[in-house]
Amino acid sequence: MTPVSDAAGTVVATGARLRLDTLGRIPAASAPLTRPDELRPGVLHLGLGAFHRAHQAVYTEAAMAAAGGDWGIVAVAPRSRDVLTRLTAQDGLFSVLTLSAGPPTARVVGAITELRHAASAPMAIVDRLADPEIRVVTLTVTEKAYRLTPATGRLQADDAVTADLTTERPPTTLPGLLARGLLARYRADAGPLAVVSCDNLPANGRLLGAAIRQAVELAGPPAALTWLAENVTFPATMVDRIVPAATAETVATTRAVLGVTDLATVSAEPFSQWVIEDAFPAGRPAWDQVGAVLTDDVAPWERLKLRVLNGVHSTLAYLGALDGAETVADALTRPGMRAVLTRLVAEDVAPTLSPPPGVSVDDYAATVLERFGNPAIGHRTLQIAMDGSQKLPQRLLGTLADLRAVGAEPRWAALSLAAWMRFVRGRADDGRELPLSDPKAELLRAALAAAPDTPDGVASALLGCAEVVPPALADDPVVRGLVTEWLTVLDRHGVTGALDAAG
Ligand code: CS2
Repeated sequence: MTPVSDAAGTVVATGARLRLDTLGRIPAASAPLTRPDELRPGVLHLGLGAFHRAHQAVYTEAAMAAAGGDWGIVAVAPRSRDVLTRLTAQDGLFSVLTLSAGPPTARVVGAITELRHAASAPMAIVDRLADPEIRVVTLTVTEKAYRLTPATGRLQADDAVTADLTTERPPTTLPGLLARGLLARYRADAGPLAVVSCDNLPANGRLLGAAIRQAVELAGPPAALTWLAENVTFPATMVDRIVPAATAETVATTRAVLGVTDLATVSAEPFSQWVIEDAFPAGRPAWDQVGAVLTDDVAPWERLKLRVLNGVHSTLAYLGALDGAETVADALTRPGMRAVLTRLVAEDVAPTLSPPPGVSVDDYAATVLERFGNPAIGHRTLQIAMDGSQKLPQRLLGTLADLRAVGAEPRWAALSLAAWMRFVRGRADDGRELPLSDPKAELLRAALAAAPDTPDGVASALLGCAEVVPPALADDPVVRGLVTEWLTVLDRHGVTGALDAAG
């Protein structure tokens, strides 16, 4: 048997692979609820990352098992072939390894019926989007793939997007692919459809809908816009489950539980939540029967999750990475960290929220900190620190802007922003280099290079990046003053000194 390697490139396993014909070998408790060879497709999913596999795929499989329906998943890998190749060799099967204080459990998911690669065969995806069999499209493509200007949420009509929309060439961008697919569906008169963003963007449905309308306006006839308005919905969603990138250890643990090798396995925490705006013109899986909340108003859930969970996650990631913490759970053990995060939520974030009925922000935050403390998860601070320019507007800058609008002082949110700035500067407190992985890295680096390397210089340079920071914040002397103060503390005393400040 040929040895195979994991995502980190290490040789990790030989022996029987997870496949339809080896399903008989796995323990009954790990068996899938549905089998791909017995399903008809109905959902097209864009983005084959770990999060989709541990979240929507699990709900969709459970919904089919509970209530039937043709909702097998046509899973599309936008760029990398890696997971696609692994899943193809496994008949679309993969497992979710649940990690908590107890022994790990793994369950195989059998909801993926078809696997496709957008980068090498985009027109096949366009055709599938125009197929009446597909009635729901879901997306987990990360914030940057939407190609929105972070500060405004408008589609960036850059060269690649424009070429996708104004020429016949096969599309290369996500907005291009979706808009071309929807235009093909309009021409084929293939019926209504829901397109569901499952990424951590604010008002994700509305934002995606507006971007696609902007794209269709550039690419198609006016009648297509009318068709779009009447036939295609963009339901908002709040998605939540901690799903770190899989490692060689994930593969090894899954193998120990299943008895066969699964190279597409993902690990996740036990917690999972999905709140979905119920706007599906061509039906949907019975997600409501398997734990998802279908509602008219996702906004309070979404804002709570983005500002508390993701806001705290990013804060922990930047402070933790600066202080040499490799994982989120490790960062949380730094003296003073919990106190700072608790004050961040209670004093700065909570006043900007109207939580869903019956939900207490303090209790929610306490649960979030408990989840982040799960030592079995091993979520790397550097993974969360990635793409800050795309994440901070919805996680942090909205909190700052709302507090400033009522004249309040966002003390802890300013610390979080300062920690991001220091991370962008690229050195941890012990002098080690920190990698900046961000689609706006060049812009951010250029801004820093043009300014003096002093707390005030760094604050002004990065607040001045108009693509990331809205002008109302950039020009606010209170914000600039607070951020400069924190940068000074971080400069002189490091993260330890800043955490001391919570008292
Ligand atoms: C994390 C999220 O990577 C990140 O930026 O904050 O992926 C987070 O783990 C999920 O949103 C949890 O639902």
